[in-house]
Amino acid sequence: MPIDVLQLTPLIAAGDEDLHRNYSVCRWYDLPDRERWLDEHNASIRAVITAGHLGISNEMFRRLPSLGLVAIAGVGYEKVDLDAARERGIRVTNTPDVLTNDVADLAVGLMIATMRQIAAADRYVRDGRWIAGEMDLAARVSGRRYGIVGFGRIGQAVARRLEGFGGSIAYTSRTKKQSPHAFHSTVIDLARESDVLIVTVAAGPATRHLVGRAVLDALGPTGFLINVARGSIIDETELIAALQDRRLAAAGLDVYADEPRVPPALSALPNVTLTPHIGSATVDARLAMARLMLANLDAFYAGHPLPTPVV
Ligand code: 8YV
Repeated sequence: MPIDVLQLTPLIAAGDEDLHRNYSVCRWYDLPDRERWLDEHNASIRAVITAGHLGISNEMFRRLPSLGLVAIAGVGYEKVDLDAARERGIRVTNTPDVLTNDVADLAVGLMIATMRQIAAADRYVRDGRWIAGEMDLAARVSGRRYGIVGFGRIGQAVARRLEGFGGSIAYTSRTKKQSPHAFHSTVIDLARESDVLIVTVAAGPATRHLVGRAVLDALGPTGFLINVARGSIIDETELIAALQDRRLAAAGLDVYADEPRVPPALSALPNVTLTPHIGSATVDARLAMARLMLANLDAFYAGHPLPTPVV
């Protein structure tokens, strides 16, 4: 039977059953001999399924002459060469909106956990250290100056949550939005006026290392950095140095430069809270992402308009 769909990554949701009921799918990540398989089947693949942070390599693009759709189960699509897709008439879809609240919830949760040292407090109790005395005091979370880098769906959802914390909310984005919150035209200006910098901006060539030494120094030794977007947006080497030198108070990270590998120098630091790219990792979000991804696949094969096209 010809293979319709090449699945580059597991869909961590119930969507797998629907997918395999309606399509002949090859799980790329389970193949013992990928090169041999690709030589035998590459001509029949019309659709590829992948994750937001994985995308599809240009090499894989080239190896699939019949490819018509890259369906992303995720909102980010920086790992897909959109120009190459356009040149070949390959459609690209993603799954926006259905994960916005989950990622925004994690951003605020990571902020609270980082500023109030909740992961360290858990270890403090489990390790029996409370017997010997109280933990060091933490930073207040409410009533601070919150800066949001990137003011799209997720950034605005974070702002809605922060409105309940008192304090001030400001943001930076390519363009000023219709918002009651202060707009800064650069990240460094925003960092200078923030106690907490929360990164939600989309990844791509224009935002690579957007948060580097200058922004970290502008945020300063009493500043906190939270990243739920992509690891590429922060210069990880500069971040580690700033945390080691206490030029930055602490960081809460859900994403990293070379996932799932995290630099030992980062994970050894006491002033970081680390989570394994779980922004959209809720049952509800992943089910909704899988279903929306499937809706795009169904529309593509039926020749109908795609629900959430990128290209
Ligand atoms: C992951 C994400 O891609 O939506 C995104 O861009 O980064 C996450 O949702 C996850 O692996 C789902 O595909």
